[in-house]
Amino acid sequence: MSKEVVFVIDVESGNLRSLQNAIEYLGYEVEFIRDAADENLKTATKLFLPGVGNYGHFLNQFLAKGFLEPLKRYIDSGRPLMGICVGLQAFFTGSSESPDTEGLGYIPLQLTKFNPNDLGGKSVPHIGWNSVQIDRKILDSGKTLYGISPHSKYYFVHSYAAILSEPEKQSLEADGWTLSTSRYGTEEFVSAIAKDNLFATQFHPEKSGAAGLAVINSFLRGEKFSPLSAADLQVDDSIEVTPTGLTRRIIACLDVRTNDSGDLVVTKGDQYDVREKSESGDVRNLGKPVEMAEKYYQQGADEVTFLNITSFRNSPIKDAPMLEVLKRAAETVFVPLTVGGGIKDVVDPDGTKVPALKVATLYFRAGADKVSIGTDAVLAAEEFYRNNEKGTGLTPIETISASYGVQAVVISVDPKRFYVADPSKTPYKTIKTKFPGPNGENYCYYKVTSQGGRNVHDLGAWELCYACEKLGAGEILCNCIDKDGSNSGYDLELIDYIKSATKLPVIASSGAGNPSHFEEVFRKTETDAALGAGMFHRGEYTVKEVKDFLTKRGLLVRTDK
Ligand code: 1PR
Repeated sequence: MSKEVVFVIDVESGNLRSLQNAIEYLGYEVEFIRDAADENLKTATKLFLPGVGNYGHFLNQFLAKGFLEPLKRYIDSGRPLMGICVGLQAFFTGSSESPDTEGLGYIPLQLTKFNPNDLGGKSVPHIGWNSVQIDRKILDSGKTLYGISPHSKYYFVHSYAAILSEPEKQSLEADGWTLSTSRYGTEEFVSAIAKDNLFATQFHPEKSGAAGLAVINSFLRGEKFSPLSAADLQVDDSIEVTPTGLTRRIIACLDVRTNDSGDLVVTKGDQYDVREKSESGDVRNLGKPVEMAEKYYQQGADEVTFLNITSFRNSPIKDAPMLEVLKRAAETVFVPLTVGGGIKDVVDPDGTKVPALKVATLYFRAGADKVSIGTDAVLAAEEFYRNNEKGTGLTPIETISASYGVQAVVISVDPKRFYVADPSKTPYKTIKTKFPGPNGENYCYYKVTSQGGRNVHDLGAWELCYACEKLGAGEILCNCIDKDGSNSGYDLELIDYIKSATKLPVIASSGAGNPSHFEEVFRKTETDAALGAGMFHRGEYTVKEVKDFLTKRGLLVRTDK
């Protein structure tokens, strides 16, 4: 029997492959509509409008391609439409992200940016897994909206939202909109909205594991008010309510490289040295990237990161295996995927110049949600300081975030610790450390490195993060060469140091050796997420064991898959 075809409007905004994969996983066929004159718009019976990244970029593309009238006709005909993320935002009148761009105006509200001073300082963008509150009247009738479970967590990634006051909420409801809202700190915003044949979510159901797939499935089956199950209503009161509303995010990281036999393997170093200490000196081979990503997804990882750790040696455009890894992983892993290594302007061996934006586009098209920039971020920050703290508009951080949004650009920092007796002895931001240096120095700072720790730059890690936020990065992956592979816990002082440089979400990385290290970093620092590598790869602990431990210790994690 042939499969039912579902249509997806593609205005070249971010990762649409994951949505395609999710719909196909649910048993449908996907066709993209890239041209407003496409006849399929007249006959489609189910349509998605997914949007990622910058509001203006998305809407301007949408309008320039002439989609406005055909989309209105589609909606007027009563056929079902589901918007996702910026695809939800598009239905509002506008956004302060792009004041010159008019929205579609279906919902009389403007989107605004989350307040980074809320809670005395919260990370913006809002990245991670949050709860969704469904309209009480619907829940009381034993139903929910399109399979959204009050018990589950959904993946959000955005800086702008339809932040609502109570009167605005009531007015939307009076207009016939069914709403679900979520809370980020003290700000309540629209997380899903439905009216007649229109449905849209601010969260990414295609990135929200099984709970998200259930929402897409309900939409595809036309189950607007689907029955609530007993599991949907299960809420564990013993679990903490985090100030932001977000869960404690656990990330599995796969360092990938080609070994001496030419196979792409997951490896793991000690202080970035990935070769066996034995005579063979081979690259440590801990498994196959796609299989391991799938395993961690099944164990409950909230995100999977792939780092191509030798990318600086060759051209990423020729580096098809990493693209292939992404493509294959995205077929079965329905949580966010980040890829790093070699995100920079490159020149192919035949002399063709390939800008970083194109390299990133290839990864987004393959199924990545974010790209992580290491070496090039250091170069961009150095230029930023040479240029009186201004960007040039040409660096990969700037070009990629302008097209795909700041949330798509992660900075991977590889800092190394240095000691000084007195802060006046260095131009870099220092901290008073609890762990004095070899000569009893009480202060330390971190310099950044590039090319996998090989080059140490005259640039502090604090200064790097400060510059990258200004240039348009959306998240910081904070590694630590001294702690990498040590199993001795995270460098808590480093995390605080980086958090003080930026409002961006920070991912603590390097040093996790057991579940209590995750608890420690969440309790003692303001980190937004914690990443583990070696302890998962060597099978010492599973992601689920870490999450079960955190749950027992009263920390909020996403427990459903
Ligand atoms: O510089 O933009 O091409 O990106 C290269 C990327 O590769 C950077 O993100 C850089 O951090 C990474 N990288 C380069 N060399 C290495 C290496 O290990 N030799 N890996 C490397 C960085 C660090 C973490 C690791 C944590 C957790 N790996 O990703 O997963 O330290 O480990 P643990 O839990 O076992 O302690 P560019």
